[in-house]
Amino acid sequence: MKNFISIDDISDFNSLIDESISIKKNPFKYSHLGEKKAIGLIFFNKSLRTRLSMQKAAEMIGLKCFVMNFNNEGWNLEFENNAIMSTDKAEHIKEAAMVLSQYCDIIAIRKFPDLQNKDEDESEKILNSFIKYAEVPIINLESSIAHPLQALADAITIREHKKNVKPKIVLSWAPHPNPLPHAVANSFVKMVKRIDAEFVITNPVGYNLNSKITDGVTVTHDQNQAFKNADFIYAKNWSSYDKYGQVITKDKNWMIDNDLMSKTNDAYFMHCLPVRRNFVVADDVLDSGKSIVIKQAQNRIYSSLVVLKRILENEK
Ligand code: AN0
Ligand code: CP
Repeated sequence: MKNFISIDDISDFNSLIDESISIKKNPFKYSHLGEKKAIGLIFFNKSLRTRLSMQKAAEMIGLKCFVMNFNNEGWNLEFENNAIMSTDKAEHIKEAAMVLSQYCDIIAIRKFPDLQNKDEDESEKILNSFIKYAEVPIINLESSIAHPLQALADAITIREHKKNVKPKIVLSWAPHPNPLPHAVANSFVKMVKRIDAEFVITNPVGYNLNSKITDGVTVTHDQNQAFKNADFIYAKNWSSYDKYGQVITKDKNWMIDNDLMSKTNDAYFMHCLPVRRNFVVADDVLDSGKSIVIKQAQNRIYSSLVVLKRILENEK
């Protein structure tokens, strides 16, 4: 593996899950791989899980880890070619990416979409500029359109909990006060397409995800119907994709509560976190024995570890 930008960068998805579960049993087994090397984590947005699970995985594989909150601590970056840099932008991405490559053997980046302009967000300007100018492998820590480390952790968690060969997995939109990105949902969809599952997405009218990503997946606006016989409920809010970045409903009926969960086949509840209690999901569900959100967060260590292992092995 050279870069890890999307679930599409994994050619052997199911064997990667096997590998993650095996690494979890002996996480320091590959600590020689990162010896005398460093990873730089560059954040343009907030994080708890991504930041600390990647730091933990880096330590397990023997990598030195630098973390930088670029918005507060870095120079304002210019991205345009041939720019006359007379404004507030002090450094061009070209130098920034090449300089970081002198200090780091892997660079990992988090940059959320601004949710103002679909084309601009989908151009993934910051991530693609790093891919273009950096001289080392790049890892996506959540970009405008993808959060593959989360989806990989979710796949590990589903594998560990599934009771039948082909579980029914439901991705359910849930309300949120603010407009949120589509990245977690997009990567979850791409991931479920790669495993053996019956898959249904349920969301209100006006909230269909990018049809290029959901192509071939059943999408229904009837949440109650979707939940019937489900083995896993994965809750996530996203803003409208058609009316790009807008919040067009906060309908409380879509919040995941015990009444909705009772329609399922005693399903597990999943969420990537952070989650707003009693807006996205009711306390009763999140605090129940069927909630596996903390397992998902734990598996973020192992999805990061397996990706670092694949990249470092490729570099040798
Ligand atoms: C972000 C999102 O929805 O993409 C990060 C999730 C991992 N969530 C929030 O901003 C609340
Ligand atoms: N799930 C997730 O990526 O969490 P953070 O935003 O806290 O990193």
